[in-house]
Amino acid sequence: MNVLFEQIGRIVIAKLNRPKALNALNSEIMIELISGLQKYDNYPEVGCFIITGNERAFCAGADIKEMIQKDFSEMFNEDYFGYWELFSRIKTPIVAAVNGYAFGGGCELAMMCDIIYASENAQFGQPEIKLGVIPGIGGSQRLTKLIGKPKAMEMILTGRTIDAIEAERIGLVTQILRKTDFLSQVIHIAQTIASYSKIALKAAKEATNYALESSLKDGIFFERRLFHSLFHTQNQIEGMSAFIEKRTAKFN
Ligand code: DAK
Repeated sequence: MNVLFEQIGRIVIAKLNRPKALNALNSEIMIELISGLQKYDNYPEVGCFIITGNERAFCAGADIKEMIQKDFSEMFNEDYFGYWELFSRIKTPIVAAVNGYAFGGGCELAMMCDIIYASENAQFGQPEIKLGVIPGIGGSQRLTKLIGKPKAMEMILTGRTIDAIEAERIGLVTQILRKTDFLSQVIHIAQTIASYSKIALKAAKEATNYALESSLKDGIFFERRLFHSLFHTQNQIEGMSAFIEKRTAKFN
């Protein structure tokens, strides 16, 4: 199996499992990852995903050995890696836990997640230019929106990789966590997220992502309508009642 899924209470960890290839993304790993996420996305009790790799590599990018065999017509006819668009339709929050290399498609995978935690030894980069190509899973778009054109353009045109400290400073990652017990720390945060109302989590993710694609006016309207819609849920009644009754809310 190229991806190992483990459910722990209300969270699911998806561990990329091609260690000999530094978790390079080929078609199989992409399909296994996305179909697993789709399955658990529908489980009402699952409130957060973690995607991780191993100590050496989160993911060293798209599989160069798979790609080198393809010509334009194959790439075009297969719509190679177009399948990644389905990743963006997962409604449950996804946290990337990045240890080691996150290069090319690996950096793009991390950016497709909703929160990125970096271990002290994480490294990020878009080195595709060194291979005669460009980022292909949204790198030029997401990186530019996240860190701005000056930094994104430099990373993409030079292929320079950056360490966790720089990644945190320029806003590519949410936070650096210590290397020791890295995954346990991420699990703890994911469990906190997953303890909340799943419908509210989905709405919060959708509204926040909408900010990247809309005008401020449209985004604020969309957020307000989603906010209104939550007043139809049991979890809204439970959350507000618990506050007034001075107890911890129990969401389903
Ligand atoms: N693909 C396939 N195999 C990879 C790989 C990759 N991206 N990265 C590493 N490996 C394999 C190596 O070939 C090696 O395999 P063996 O030789 O042992 O069989 C094994 O993993 C260990 O790698 P190294 O021996 O190189 O390990 P080092 O520690 O010395 O170096 C490294 C680690 C991460 C610095 C180095 O492996 C490296 O530079 N890797 C390539 C990083 C990279 O260039 N990533 C970007 C890939 S291109 C598109 C869709 C997607 C994309 C583009 C277009 N369309 C839809 C249009 C995306 C492109 C990319 O992501």
